[in-house]
Amino acid sequence: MSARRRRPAVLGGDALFSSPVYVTRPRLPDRAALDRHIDTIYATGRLTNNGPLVRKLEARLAHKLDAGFCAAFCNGTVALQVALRALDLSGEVITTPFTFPATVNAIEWNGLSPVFCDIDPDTWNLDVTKVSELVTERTGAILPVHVFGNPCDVGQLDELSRRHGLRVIYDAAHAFAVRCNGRPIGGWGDLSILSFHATKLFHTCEGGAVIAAGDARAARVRLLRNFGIVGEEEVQGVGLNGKLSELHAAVGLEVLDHVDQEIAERGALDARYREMLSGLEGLRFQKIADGTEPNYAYFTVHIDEASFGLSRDEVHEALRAENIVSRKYFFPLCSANDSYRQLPSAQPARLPHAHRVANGVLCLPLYGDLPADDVEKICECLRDIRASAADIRRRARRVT
Ligand code: T4K
Repeated sequence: MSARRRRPAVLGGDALFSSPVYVTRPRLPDRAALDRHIDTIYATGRLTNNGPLVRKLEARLAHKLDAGFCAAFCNGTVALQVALRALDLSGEVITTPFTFPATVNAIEWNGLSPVFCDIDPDTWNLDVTKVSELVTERTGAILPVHVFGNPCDVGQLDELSRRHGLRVIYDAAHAFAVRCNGRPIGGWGDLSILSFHATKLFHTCEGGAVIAAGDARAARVRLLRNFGIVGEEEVQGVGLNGKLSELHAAVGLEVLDHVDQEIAERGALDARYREMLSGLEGLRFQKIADGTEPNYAYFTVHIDEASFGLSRDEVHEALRAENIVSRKYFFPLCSANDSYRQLPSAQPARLPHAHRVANGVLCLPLYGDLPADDVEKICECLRDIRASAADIRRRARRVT
């Protein structure tokens, strides 16, 4: 070990941080500015049901995201359930196992059948060649995820869906304000959904949205979001309650004012991570699609056990001992869920890249308020952990 190397906490050294450094922290709205929006709520007594703040937020988001329409929802999961319902699908929906459970569960909740497709080993998004092999007469749609905000191969997916007459619904939960080849990410597919959860770079505490390039489906999405109510004496179809409240919209309006700053701050930290971690053997980055204007929603690395000297789980534990709370997004794969694991498409042999990525992935802390010094310490710490890999292994063997 070099003289400069510190002793990792997992080997008995002092923890690097005295309090936890989380994978993310929400940008809190400025109190005085939030109060001004809340004054509107007090003045009108309007708390929910498509009130003025929700409508204002939707208009501002549609403009910001260059979308044909934006329908705000109570969360991203319900937005996805409604997006699938709005397209009157039947049969199978091809999707990725490397995602948050909400993606696949929304398919099942709509009475549709998920079919898992392997991912690209570098971009971690759906492998479009493999998607085309899974298309049958039962296929109704494709549900790709722009995982960690990295755009899918939208051009190829567009071509494939046109060729087979399939619908495409993008889970863009992580991809707020991402652009790809000069176009907004919501410009592809039939519909896209966003999550505005507190852990997202743009948030409304809880919330989400359905967006699309045009507004052809806006009325249907809004109808399904509000029980199917057309008017006081008419209800159409099987809607649900997916509405965002005025209080949540107030938070969103304030957070939106600072979202560009949040993205810029994250961008600087992302660059620092890349600079300091590049060349560290056994650690690699997600390959970002060419032509991407990123949002830096997450900073994820992949740990290769053979060349790093430790497994992802061992690195995760070693970081935890330092008070660095990294996360294993998205492990386990959705295909390992009890409800899906019996599906032919869920068999591990058919998803080799997804398994390899999920077994090695680690999300490191990234948010606008994170001090650059802390990023540097985290990177140094990862180097120290790697340099002490053999000792960490030996100690773990002694303990077990
Ligand atoms: N599709 C995809 C691809 C998704 O990733 C998600 C959600 C969805 C769809 C569904 O969207 P929503 O229905 O959620 O809108 C979090 C989020 O709850 C979830 O929204 C997100 N993806 C997923 C990737 O992450 P957890 O259970 O890992 O979050 P949690 O509570 O452990 O928070 C992580 C860290 O963030 C904490 O350690 C500290 C910090 N934090 C969290 C919260 C909630 C705060 O500082 N303040 C907070 O209020 O799921």
